[in-house]
This record gives sequence, structure tokens and C-alpha cells, in this order.
Amino acid sequence: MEAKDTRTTPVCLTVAGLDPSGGAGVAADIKTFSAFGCYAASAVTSITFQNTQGVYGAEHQSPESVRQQLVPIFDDFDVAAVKTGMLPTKEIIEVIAEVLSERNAVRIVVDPVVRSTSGFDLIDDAALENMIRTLLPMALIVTPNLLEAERIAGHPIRSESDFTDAARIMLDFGANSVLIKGGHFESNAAPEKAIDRLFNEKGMRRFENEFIQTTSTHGTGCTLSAAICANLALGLSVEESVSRSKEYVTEAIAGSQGLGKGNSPVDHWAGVKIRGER
Ligand code: PXL
Repeated sequence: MEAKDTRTTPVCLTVAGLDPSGGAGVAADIKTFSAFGCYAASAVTSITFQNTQGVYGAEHQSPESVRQQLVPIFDDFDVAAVKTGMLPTKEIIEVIAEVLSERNAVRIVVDPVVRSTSGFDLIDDAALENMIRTLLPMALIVTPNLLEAERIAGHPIRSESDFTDAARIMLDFGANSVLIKGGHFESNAAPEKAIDRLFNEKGMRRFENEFIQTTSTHGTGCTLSAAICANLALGLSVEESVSRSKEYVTEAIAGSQGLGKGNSPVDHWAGVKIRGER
């Protein structure tokens, strides 16, 4: 038997919804943390009813359930980084903010999930308001897509200065850095590029990756924010984490196996050697 590997595996925690079909939410996060060699802990905020074809409903956890999931994890592990995803109610967000601050949680990635690709609202207005006020100030990075950035900023994003203004609002709420995912924004002007913009107090950096024309995009947002969380836990900087995570997601989209009848999940094992494979 080989000697035990004495490197410590960083513990990443996701606090998000459960997608039983496995493409998004905590399942995507657990696979992504694992793909980067991190240990995955998770707390479920809501059980959603969905598959690759749509989201049909959700049963949210009580705030007390979320607290009782989180406390033993922090009692037991030295959590290296945390990611939040679907946080459906104001009360759940209050509990999360309380626990994260009591436990001095570090490297917090806030993915401000608003709506599923299929158009199902995953958060109510009061909760979004609360997330902006209580979680953005704790965030090392917040990762909205265009729609989410528009909802948080309260204005449409149609030009370069709209991006800057939206990021400014999130930085002013206390987020340390803001990654606005361009998604389809550039697809008319530059159909071959997916461009995300990372803002912090020092300025803006664009990350350009290949835009893959496909419907195999179930869980891409969750996967990107989880990958950033894992890379931060591994000790990389925000910029390096975003860069590596974008590459991973691009490969994961390209490698989708086309599972399911709708928007297929991405391949979370992109670039990972699978046990038993030669
Ligand atoms: O991608 C947004 C998202 C996040 N979290 C959960 C989801 C979805 C989209 O369906 O189900 C649990």
C-alpha cells in the first residue's frame, strides 16, 4: 500500500438548493469541489423538483434546518472556503449570514441565484434584498449573470458603462470583487467569445473564453462559482481562481454527454482521471 498522502485537503462548503437530477445546486458543487481535489461539505436550503427539462417546484427548508446543518459542519471542520447558491427566503439568508459571521467564515463566494434557465424563480424579492444587504458585504467575490446583475443593480445592462455601474453598486454594498458573466451579451457582436468581467477597487479585467453554441448548459452558473470556491480554498488569488474556473467550465460544457431530454448537464469530470479508466 502506498503511504498516506499527508497533504491536507481543503474543506469547501456549499449552501445551496438540491437539484435531484444532479446538474445544478449542491450536487454540481460537490462534484466540482471534488474535481479540484477539495473535500465537499454541503447544507441544503431547498429541495427543488426538476430535471433537465424544467423546474417544477421547490420545498424550502426552515431557517432552523439550515442552522442545524451548518453548525455541526463548522464545529467539526476548518472550512477553507464557502459558496452560497439558491437562498430562497429572507429568513434562511439571515441564518446563513449569522452563522458565517459567528464562525468568521473566509473566502465566501456568493452566487446570487435568481431564476433557473427555464424561468422558475428561485428567490423572492425580500430575500434578494436581504442577500444584498447581509451577504454581499461578506463576499470575497459575487458572481451574477446578466439578469442577476440587472436585478441587483436595478438597471438594464446594455453598454459597457452599464456593466461598470452595476459592478460599482455591488462593490459599494461591500463585495470585494464582482464577476459579471456576459453570457449572451456579446453573442451578436462576437458570437465566438464568452466574455466575463471581473471588477474590484483597482479596475476591471475581461476574461474571454470560447462561446460554445449548445443547450448543454444546465448548472453552468453553479459549477463556475463552485470552481472559484475550490480554487480559492486551494490558495489561489481571485483572478487566478476565475481564470482556472472559466477554463474548467468551458471544457465541462464542451464535454457534456447530452444526458436527459432537455438542457443537458455539463461534464463535471472534465480533465479528471476517472478511477478504472485507462
Ligand atoms: O442555476 C441556478 C440554480 C441554482 N440552484 C439550484 C437550481 C438552479 C437552477 O435550476 O435548481 C438548486
